[in-house]
Amino acid sequence: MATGQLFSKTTQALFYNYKQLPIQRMLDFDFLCGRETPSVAGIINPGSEGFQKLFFGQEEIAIPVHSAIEAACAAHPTADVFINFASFRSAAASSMAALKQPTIKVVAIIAEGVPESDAKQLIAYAKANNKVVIGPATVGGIQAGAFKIGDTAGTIDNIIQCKLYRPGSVGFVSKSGGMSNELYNTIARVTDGIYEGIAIGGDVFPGSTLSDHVLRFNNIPQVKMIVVLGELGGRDEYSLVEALKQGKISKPVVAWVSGTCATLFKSEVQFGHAGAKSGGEMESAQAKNEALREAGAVVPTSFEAFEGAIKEAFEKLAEAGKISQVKEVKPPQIPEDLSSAIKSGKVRAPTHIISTISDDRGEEPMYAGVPMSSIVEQGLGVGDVISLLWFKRSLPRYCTRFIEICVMLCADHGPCVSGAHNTIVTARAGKDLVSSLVSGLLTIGPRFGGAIDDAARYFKDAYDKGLTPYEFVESMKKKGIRVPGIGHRIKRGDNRDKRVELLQLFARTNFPSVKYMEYAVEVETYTLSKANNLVLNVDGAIGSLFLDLLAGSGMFTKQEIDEIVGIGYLNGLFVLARSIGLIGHTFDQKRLKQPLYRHPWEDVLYTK
Ligand code: Q5B
Repeated sequence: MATGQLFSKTTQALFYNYKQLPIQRMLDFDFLCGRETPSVAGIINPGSEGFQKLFFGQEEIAIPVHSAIEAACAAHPTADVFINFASFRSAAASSMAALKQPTIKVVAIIAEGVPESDAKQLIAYAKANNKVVIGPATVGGIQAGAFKIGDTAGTIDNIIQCKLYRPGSVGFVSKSGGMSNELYNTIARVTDGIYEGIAIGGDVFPGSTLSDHVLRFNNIPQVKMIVVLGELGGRDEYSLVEALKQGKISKPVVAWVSGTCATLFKSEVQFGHAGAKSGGEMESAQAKNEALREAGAVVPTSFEAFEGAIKEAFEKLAEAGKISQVKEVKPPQIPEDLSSAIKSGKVRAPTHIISTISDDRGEEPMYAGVPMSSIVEQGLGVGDVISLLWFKRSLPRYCTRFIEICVMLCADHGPCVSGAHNTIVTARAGKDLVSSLVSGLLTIGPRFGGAIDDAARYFKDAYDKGLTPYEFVESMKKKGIRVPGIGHRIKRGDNRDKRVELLQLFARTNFPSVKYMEYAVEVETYTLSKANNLVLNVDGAIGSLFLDLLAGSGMFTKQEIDEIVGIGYLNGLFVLARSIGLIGHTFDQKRLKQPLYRHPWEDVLYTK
C-alpha cells in the first residue's frame, strides 16, 4: 500500500452508480470545508450520459455523467479516487475496471456481500499495482477539512459536532463504519479532532487492513496519534501487533478490539459483519486486545474506558508540546433543502399547480375522490371514468352509457375523412405512432369533428332565447356563420347518418327530456328545405343531446352548464373517440408496410 496521504483538499473522485444523497453529502461537506472545487468530478452511470444537477453550497452545479469508466477517467484525468456504489453483483467487475485505469489510485467499494474470491483478486491487483482499496462493505473514509467518501460521518449536524470540517491530529481506523461515527464523536470530545478516519469494512478480506492504514498514518506528519477500533474474528489486528513489535510505528496507538462479550456465548457467534465471528482463541477480542497491549499499544480494560485512554494519550502529547494549536474556524451554514424544510414545517412555499380531478399520492390513484379499486370493483366503464375526470362527479348510468355510445360511434369514419387521411400520410412518411396520431387530431376543428361545442352553444342560445328555427338559421346566415352541427359532405336528407339516428333513439328512450335535440331536428327540417346536404350531423346530434343530458340529469346547476358549454368540453368526446380510429389507421399502414405517400399530379389543378 502506498505510504502517506491518500487525500487532500483538491482531491476529486469519480462516483460510480448515480446515488443522489451520498453525492450531495460529499458536496455539502466540500462546502463546509471551504473547498474551491467539488470533490465529485464526474458520475459514471452505465448506459446514460449528460449532466446531473446538484448543489455546491447555494449554487446549483452540473456534474458530468459518463456511461463508461474509461470515458470518465479520460475526461477527468486528475480525479484519482473511484467511489463505487455498485451493487454486490457488479462491484467487483467495476472496481477491477477502475483499478486498471492509470489515473485511479484509490478505490472505495461500498457494497456488502462481494464474493470473497473476487475481493482477493482485487486485493492482489491493487497490491501489485501500488493502489489502495478501501472496503468492500465500508462506508468509506474522511480526511477532515479536505475530502469525504459518500455517506461517511453521516449527517451535516454530526460532521459539525465532530468538527470534521477542519483537521485535527488523530488518525483513526476502524473495521466498522457505524462505530466510526461513534468514535468521531468520542475523538472530537477528548482531542483536537480527526485528521483522517477510515473504515476498512467488515468483510473477511478487506481491500486494505487496519495495519495498512496505521502504517500510513505513521508517515503523515500532521497525524500525532493513532486510534484503532478492531473487532473479533480474523487475524488482521495481528499484523498491527507485528508492526508495533518491529518498531515500525513511532506514534502512540490507542486500540480496542470490540466483541469481548462473545465469550458469554457457548457456541460460535456471528456478529453483524461477515468477518466478525468468534473463531478460534486467537481470533477472540480478548486475545487480540492482550496482544496489542503487549506490543505497546494503549489498550483500555473495556470499551467504556476507551474514551479515557484516548484523552490521556492526547493530553500527554499536548503536555510534551507535540500538538500544534488547531486553527478554529466557523463552518458556513449549509442551506437546507426546500423539501426537508417544508417537511419539518420550517418554511412554507406557494404551490405552482392546482389540481382537483385526481390524486396519486395515496395507496392508489383517486379519480375525483373515487379510488381506482372501487371503479373496478363496481364494474364501471370508460363513461364513468370520463364523468369523474371531466365532470368531477359520478353521473347516472344512462349518462355514462350515452358518453360511451358517443365514443364508440365516433371512433372512426373511414380512411377518407380529414383526420384519418392526415394520419395515414404521416404514418406512410415513416413517422411514429404519436406523430401520426397528432397529425390526424390536428385536423379536428370547426369543419371536421370539432363543431360539437359550437353546436351546443348556438342551439342553447337560440332555444333559450325562444328563436324559431327560421329566425335562428337566417340570423346565422346574416352573420355569415354556417350553423355548427348542420351539413355533411356525404350524408343527405335521403341518406341519413346512422350514428345520428342511433344517438337519437338512445336519448329518446333514456333521457328525461330531449328538448334541445328536438329543437335541432326542427332546425334540420328547415335547413333541409334549403339544401339536401344540410342534415343534422353527428356533431350537431352530440352537441344538442349533451345539452339535454346536462339540463335533464339534475346533476348540474345552470351556472355549471353555462361553464361547460362556455369552456367547451364536448369536442373532447370527438377527440377521444377519433384517437381510437387514428391509432388503428397508423397500425394498419405500418402493418401493410405502405410506402411514402405522394399525391398524384393528375389530382392537382396547376394553374396561374
Ligand atoms: N352550408 C360539414 O359542407 C360541412 C352549412 C351551410 C348553413 C351550414 C359544412 C359545415 C358546419 C360544421 C360542422 C361537422 C363542411 C361535420 C364531421 C365528422 C365526420 C366527417 C365525415 C366524421 C360540409 C354548400 C352550401 C353552401 C353553404 C351551405 C353548408 N353547411 N349553410 N349552415 N352548416 N358545417 N361540421 O358539404 O349557398 O351554396 O354558398 O361547415 O357541423 O366533421 O364523415 O366526413 O365522422 O368523420 O362542403 O362526420 O356543412 O358544403 O361548403 O359546399 O356548402 O351549403 O353555405 O351554400 P359541404 P359546402 P351556398 S361532421
